[in-house]
Amino acid sequence: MADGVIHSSHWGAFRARVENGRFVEAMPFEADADPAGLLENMPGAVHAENRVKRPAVRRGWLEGRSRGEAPRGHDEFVEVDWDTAIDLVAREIERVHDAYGPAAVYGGSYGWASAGRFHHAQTHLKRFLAATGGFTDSAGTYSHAASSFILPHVIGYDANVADSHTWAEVAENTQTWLMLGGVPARSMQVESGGMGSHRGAPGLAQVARAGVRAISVNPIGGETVDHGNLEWLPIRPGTDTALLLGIARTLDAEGLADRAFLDAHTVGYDRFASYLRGDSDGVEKTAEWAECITGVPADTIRALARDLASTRSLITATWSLQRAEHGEQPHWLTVAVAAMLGGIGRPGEGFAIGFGSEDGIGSNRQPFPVPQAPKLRNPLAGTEIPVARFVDALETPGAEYDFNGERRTYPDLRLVYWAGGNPFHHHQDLHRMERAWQKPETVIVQDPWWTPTAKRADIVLPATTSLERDDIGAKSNDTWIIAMKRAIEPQGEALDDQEILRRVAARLGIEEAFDAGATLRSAYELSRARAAERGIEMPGFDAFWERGYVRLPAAPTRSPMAALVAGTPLPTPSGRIEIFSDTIDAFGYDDCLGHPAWFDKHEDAVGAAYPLRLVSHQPTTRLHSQMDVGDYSRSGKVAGREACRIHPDDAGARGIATGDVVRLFNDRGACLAGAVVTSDVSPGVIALPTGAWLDVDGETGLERHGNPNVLTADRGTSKLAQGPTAQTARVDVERYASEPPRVEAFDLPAFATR
Ligand SMILES: Nc1nc2c(c(=O)[nH]1)N[C@H]1C(S)=C(S)[C@@H](COP(=O)(O)OP(=O)(O)OC[C@H]3O[C@@H](n4cnc5c(=O)[nH]c(N)nc54)[C@H](O)[C@@H]3O)O[C@H]1N2
Ligand SMILES: Nc1nc2c(c(=O)[nH]1)N[C@H]1C(S)=C(S)[C@@H](COP(=O)(O)OP(=O)(O)OC[C@H]3O[C@@H](n4cnc5c(=O)[nH]c(N)nc54)[C@H](O)[C@@H]3O)O[C@H]1N2
Ligand SMILES: [Mo]
Repeated sequence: MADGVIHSSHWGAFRARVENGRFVEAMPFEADADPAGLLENMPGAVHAENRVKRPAVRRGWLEGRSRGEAPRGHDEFVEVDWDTAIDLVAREIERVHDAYGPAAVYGGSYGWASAGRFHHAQTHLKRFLAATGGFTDSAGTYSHAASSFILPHVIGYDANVADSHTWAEVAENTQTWLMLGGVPARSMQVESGGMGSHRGAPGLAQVARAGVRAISVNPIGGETVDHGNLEWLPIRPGTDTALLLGIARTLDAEGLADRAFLDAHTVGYDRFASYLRGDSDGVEKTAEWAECITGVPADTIRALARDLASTRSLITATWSLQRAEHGEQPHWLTVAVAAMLGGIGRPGEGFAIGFGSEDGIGSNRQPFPVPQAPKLRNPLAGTEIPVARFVDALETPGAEYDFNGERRTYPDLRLVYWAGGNPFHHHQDLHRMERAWQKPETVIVQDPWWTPTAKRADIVLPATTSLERDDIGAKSNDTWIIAMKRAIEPQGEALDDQEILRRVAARLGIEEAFDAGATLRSAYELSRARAAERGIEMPGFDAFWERGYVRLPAAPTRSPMAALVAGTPLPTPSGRIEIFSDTIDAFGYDDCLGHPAWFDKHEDAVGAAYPLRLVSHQPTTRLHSQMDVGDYSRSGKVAGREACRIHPDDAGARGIATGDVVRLFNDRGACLAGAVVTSDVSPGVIALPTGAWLDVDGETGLERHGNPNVLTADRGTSKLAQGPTAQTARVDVERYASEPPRVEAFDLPAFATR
């Protein structure tokens, strides 16, 4: 067995080599079939200069609770001891509760934090805030909000988190695999909660060996590993809906739709077919029509429709497709077109949602809950704001808005509390957010690092990284549970999130309600008891801890679609797949109809002013913004900034060469990036991954490090899901002729002495 303390991360299990109290190397876990390069970020980041070492309070807030003069992000910090910090937090929560009530506290606190399931920052924060009497929470995710709200109307469950096809089922059964968004090697390095061994790359190789024909529809080539049977079909970002409509109209017009399946298992096909013919809007959704929107040749679309109909076919769709305006449509249509093809319910046929977006896709979920931190019900449940509408809420308290058939009202938020997320990475239109962020009276952030969000907080509380505490790494679709053993001492004065909140709870006299005796051991034993009920044996906690992991049997497939074709109705109003949904129709929305449809995009209204389509996909060298300061992340930068990929034609027309510093811009903002000229991206497309730490020049507003979210639009997908639309935006780019400014993203904030 390798030496080093066993541990885990969202990008895989590893062993931590420690020398003289320092974590010096994350060595891949010996059982991992495909370890991720992201491990290389860890030692440098964990010991980085920009760790938060002591609790710190923004000076203007501390001295007079000023807002205007030295706004958040441009003020000095005063370091304080833990007692003082805990006291300030407790008193401020009390004050806001007394003055405005619990709904004035925003604890949506979206973010991935660390893989450890017990020390899950967000869970502890939400349990703490629930114990105070409640808080305003968030609904949905940045990952797949649009899909998670539309699919329950269509199929009765959220296929993003439920079982789909396994790799083996695809390898054994599928003949034609249409991959919308591909199956990027990068995405499958990561799974929330981690994994004992990566399954994505071996799974894809197994499918390739079986000779399955795979067509990756993607504005960018080379994202999916080509094992010999891969075709790249370039498409304009945000237009998969039109492609699927063109395929659907072809199937319908050529009599290739499976009427028997549609009659038996779906409702509303005829109304959808009428839309395809153009009966209501005068526009027939022909392959030629789709070509104009997607850039995919009409003949290719028609040939694809015929191939899908004449072979055992599978359509998969990544989450990227739905992180866009009207993002509900492409996933709804993926289901609808798969229904027309008739293979739904058979292994390796039909559809799979989110396939290729994380490593665990293609593996079944365990039939029992893996260890996790205990939760407490929020007394204000039912008042959540859609996660990506946070800035709307700050800007327009009291305003009404539509959300999935409800009319809700934005609360008047006065205190924002974040633990385990980085909103100045994950949100869109960050300049707009920066303005709205000045409105609350207090912002509290728990994070191990001086992130852009921490620098814009009033009270910053240093959290440990997972390496500094014992935890358990687990994910329901994995067959491993990993003991995450403490490898090093807490850095600086950092405390575990649970301990920080326990201290605040103690100050507020609610310690018992918050903590409820939760320990690592109790979380594990609870999971073990639930596993036993399902006949799955796990060792006791001590044996697990000593060995360092548990291996579980692979979970059996539980496919609601297989059940449907075998006679078990879906939990939809009709019991069938809803190609037309009376429920959605009755909402009366102009941006999400009773059937899937194409909508023109607001973003395209700028036309020629911003000719390029930005794709801000996930980064290869890190998880979101996490450990951007680490070696691996930095190794991918160009000219010290995030690398942006551009086609030779677009680069040539602008005099841009690989290695140049370029400026991407639109009406919302501008950022600098390092150019990589490559024909991997389609002409007219520019790719800049998300996650470079935000670094805005206070005077000019120029972002210096390559954060695409100064360019993206903060606009909901539709009234239905109100999901984020981060994936694409209209921009232009130019060579940056001036002397490039220094990147200050990893600098410490200014400190004042008290
Ligand atoms: N333009 C664009 N924007 C996007 C996306 C995109 O594709 N394009 N993707 C979106 C998606 S899908 C997502 S999921 C979001 C991700 O957004 P986030 O989840 O907010 O991003 P992370 O960088 O993972 O932020 C996690 C934060 O938790 C901190 N942290 C880690 N461990 C701990 C801990 O133990 N305790 C505490 N207190 N903090 C900890 C990290 O330092 C980091 O600051 O971004 C979204 N934004
Ligand atoms: N290494 C790494 N892996 C990750 C993450 C990370 O930060 N780093 N983040 C994880 C998280 S939180 C999530 S939610 C998932 C996200 O998973 P996804 O949303 O699937 O990931 P993306 O990288 O945004 O995009 C996937 C692919 O879709 C393509 N694409 C973009 N726009 C379009 C479009 O309009 N149409 C089509 N057909 N293709 C398009 C992109 O070029 C890219 O190749 O990834 C997870 N995996
Ligand atoms: Mo995500």
